[in-house]
Amino acid sequence: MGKVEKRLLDTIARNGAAHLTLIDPAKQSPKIAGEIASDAAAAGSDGIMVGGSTRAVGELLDDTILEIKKAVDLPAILFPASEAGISRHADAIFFMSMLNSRDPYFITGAQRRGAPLVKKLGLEILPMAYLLVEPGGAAGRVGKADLIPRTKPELAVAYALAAQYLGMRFVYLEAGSGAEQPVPVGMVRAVRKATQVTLIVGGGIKTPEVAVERVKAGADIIVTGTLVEHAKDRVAKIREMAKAIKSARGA
Ligand code: 1GP
Repeated sequence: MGKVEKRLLDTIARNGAAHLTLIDPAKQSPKIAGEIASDAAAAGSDGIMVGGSTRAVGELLDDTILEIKKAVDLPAILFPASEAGISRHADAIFFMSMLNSRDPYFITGAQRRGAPLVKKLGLEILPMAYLLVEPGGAAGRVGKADLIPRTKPELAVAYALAAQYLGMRFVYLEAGSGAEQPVPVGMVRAVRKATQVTLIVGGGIKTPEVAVERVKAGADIIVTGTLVEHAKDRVAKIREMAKAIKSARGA
């Protein structure tokens, strides 16, 4: 197991759960991305995910990660939308497969194209199943997802079990960035009960209460991105989220 994975698992063991801040390089300048990362670190976030959109590539991606690394010593983990979302400057990569895509490109195609470069760069691998749940947002549309209906936790369980049996150590239940409705609590609970994977939940998590319910149901990692987009006091906003996540299991 690599350093980033160990650090994440140690945090989860210590605090019950972890919080990751998603920064999409396409949404602001690298300099501002560095400031967001700095605020996230000050507020108790446990790592920065970098990516999430098809425009998060090339120089913009590299420069964004460099600014993040300059600002914080939190792990910078790639969250690529395609094989173009790889950067030598990251600490690790969610090597992910959208298991419920209808297009093989998102299941093994991009992975096959990206793998040789990932090997060459020596990036730490975090093998992850990326499961799109209704409403799914842009990620669901771009990835041509056969969305998991909100009323079908057993389908999420089946995919998550398949992921575990395929050797993936992380499963990400994703409702889509800015989703009106986050992943249902019952679905999180069902996947938790059936699998031993490190369970990530994200998409539309806007309040500490919503995050806490999902941690109590078994989420190990909560991802937020949009949360800080229009926040007046970014540190305060992330701090109340990170604090709630880390005290949820003890509560
Ligand atoms: C998107 O789940 C993440 O991949 C974050 O979603 O922007 O809604 O926090 P939000």
